[in-house]
Amino acid sequence: MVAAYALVPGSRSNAYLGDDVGSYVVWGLAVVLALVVVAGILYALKARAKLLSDLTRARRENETQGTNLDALRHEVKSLKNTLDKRPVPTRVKYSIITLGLPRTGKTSLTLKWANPLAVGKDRFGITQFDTYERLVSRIQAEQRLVEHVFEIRDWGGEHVVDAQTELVTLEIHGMLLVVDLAPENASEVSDERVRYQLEEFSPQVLKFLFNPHMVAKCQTVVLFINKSDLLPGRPDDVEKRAKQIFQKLINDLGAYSDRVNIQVMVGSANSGHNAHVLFSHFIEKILPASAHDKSLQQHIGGSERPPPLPAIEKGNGKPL
Ligand SMILES: Nc1nc2c(ncn2[C@@H]2O[C@H](COP(=O)(O)OP(=O)(O)OP(=O)(O)O)[C@@H](O)[C@H]2O)c(=O)[nH]1
Ligand SMILES: [Mg+2]
Repeated sequence: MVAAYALVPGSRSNAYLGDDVGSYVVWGLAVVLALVVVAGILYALKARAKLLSDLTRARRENETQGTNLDALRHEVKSLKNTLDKRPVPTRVKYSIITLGLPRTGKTSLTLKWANPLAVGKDRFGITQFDTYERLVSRIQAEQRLVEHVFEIRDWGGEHVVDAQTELVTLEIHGMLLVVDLAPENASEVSDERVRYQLEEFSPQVLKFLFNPHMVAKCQTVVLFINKSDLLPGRPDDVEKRAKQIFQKLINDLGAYSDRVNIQVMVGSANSGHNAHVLFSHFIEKILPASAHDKSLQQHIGGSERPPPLPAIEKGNGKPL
């Protein structure tokens, strides 16, 4: 009974006033508790609604990503198929050997005309032996892709004998014989240097170079008289003078001109004069017409087109 009175405030006499206050407090607490519970329920409902909406969004995103992933997988598969169908390129190499006495400028010239992507470490040092490759053209016919590449074999002048040995052991398609007008760091033509080179490339040595194995494959030999920047005068006069200086060698080479195309060029790896012409020349003489692609035709139709160079004719001894 006491508990029942306590729950209904004002239902008792003053003697029980203390009990009434207590019951107000209890009612107050009950109301607060009820409000807290309602607020909790509302909060929980709101949180649940948010969770549900997040879940729906996540599901939707998941589905979209799944679709994207499928699309990516499909794309990867089709790219792989395309790659598998692409022909594996086969390479046809044309070897061009660079020959000459030490420090004549062989490497400097090679770097100019062949413009190789991979440049050796000691590009300005003494060369033992380096090879450079220059992609010349790409021909695609049906399922076959053929890359035509110049392989330049740059022998250091100290290894001229090894280089000569390659002429009897390898298939060489072109030869760049480099002579110069003066030793390293000289400022004018050196007769002694010229004489030394004329002796080194005597008719006996040329006979060895132009052996039957070599002439069977070699399409062209270029005698490049380098360091023309050391001669004063107009280009025409410089060229005439340089050819006169090496006239004996030009004459001796003429003995082989009925077997191999022989060309004389005067130029400078330093100034670049005539260096780039070498590329067009080797293309013209070595690369079969069937290996000329469009970009190559544009390329040699442009700035690197060589002026027409008369080849040496047998035995007339004229620069030619
Ligand atoms: N003045 C002048 N110097 C040149 C020219 N070409 C090369 N040289 C210099 O000649 C030196 C030798 O050049 P390289 O290109 O290393 O000669 P190399 O024939 O490859 O030498 P090795 O590999 O040692 O046989 C370098 O100091 C060049 O700067 C040129 O056209 N004119
Ligand atoms: Mg070198």
